[in-house]
Amino acid sequence: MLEKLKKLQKQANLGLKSCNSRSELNNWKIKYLGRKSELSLILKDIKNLDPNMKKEVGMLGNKLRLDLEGIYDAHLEGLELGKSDQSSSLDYFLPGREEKIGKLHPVTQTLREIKKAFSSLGFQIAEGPEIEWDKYNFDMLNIPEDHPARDMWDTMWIDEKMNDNGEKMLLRTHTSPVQARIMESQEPPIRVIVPGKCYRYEATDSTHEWHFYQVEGLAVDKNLTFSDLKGTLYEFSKKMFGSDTKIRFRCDYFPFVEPGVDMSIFWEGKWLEILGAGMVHPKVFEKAGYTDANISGFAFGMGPERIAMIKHDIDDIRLFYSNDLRFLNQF
Ligand code: FA5
Repeated sequence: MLEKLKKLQKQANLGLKSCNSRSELNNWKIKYLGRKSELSLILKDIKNLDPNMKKEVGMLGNKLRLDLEGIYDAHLEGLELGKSDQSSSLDYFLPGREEKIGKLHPVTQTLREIKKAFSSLGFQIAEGPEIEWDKYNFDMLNIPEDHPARDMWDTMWIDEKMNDNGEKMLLRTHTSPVQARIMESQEPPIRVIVPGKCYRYEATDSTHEWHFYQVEGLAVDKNLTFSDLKGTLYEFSKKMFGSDTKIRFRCDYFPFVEPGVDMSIFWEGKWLEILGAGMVHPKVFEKAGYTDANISGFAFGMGPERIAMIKHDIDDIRLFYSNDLRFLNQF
């Protein structure tokens, strides 16, 4: 009996495929679901079966009836939809498209981790414009026009956008101009990080993109010292890379800090540089209009792509922005 039901199921499924009109479908229904159909007769006869078989045949028979009713309804709906265009090549019975669930880009994931780490250290999060005035990107950061330090940031200038004073606009080369904007509009104490995109007119290679993110950091308060800078960045590194992370500071030059350093972390046997930092230069405070002699501060600027590369062992920064799903789906 069970075999009979299985055979019936196969026949019914096969028969349904060739039903292209309502009348054919109706005949199918009578044949497989009608009162005198083989299935109905089997179900009616269940009471005469021996008790062992009763349960099994009953379950399978009733399930088959429900299945057949279901595919009948679906087929009928398909015919209704297609009736205005009988020659339509649409197949209403194709399985639906699988829904693809999106993922966060690995750099976005890293940015979120950085933000979380600094938020837990009491830093606020701010943003600034990507198209910036020369004044904020350079002048306010103690890099006047014709200063050789401008060569450190190969700049993409925006020719058209000049105001009446002849000031120039550019695509910001770093997030440091937001330091100047924040100090211009706020009084200390300040503890802020600034994530955002930067642009540089430079050739790309495995560690350099022409557009990339930075996360700027700025803390200004009474009597902040270099120890505060070191302590903050050490705590951050432990949160990002694990509690036994080693960090190293070396002297570096940035016109807007004094002293200036770069910081590396020790990762899989190598020192890898992730950021530039230093104590805010007195000239920067002066330009921002801070006159209190007890005010001091530290600043830093890090590259989230470089951090993501270290964390996920990625050897080419260009992979992040080449839109290759085989790469992106790994994160
Ligand atoms: C700066 O841009 C400074 N504004 C950082 C700073 C801020 C110093 C505050 C002191 C105080 P630098 O050019 O080294 O510095 O860039 C900082 C970080 O951005 C680098 O360590 C690196 O992680 C990342 N970075 C720089 N250039 C690129 C690039 N072309 N592609 C990807 N990441 C980059």
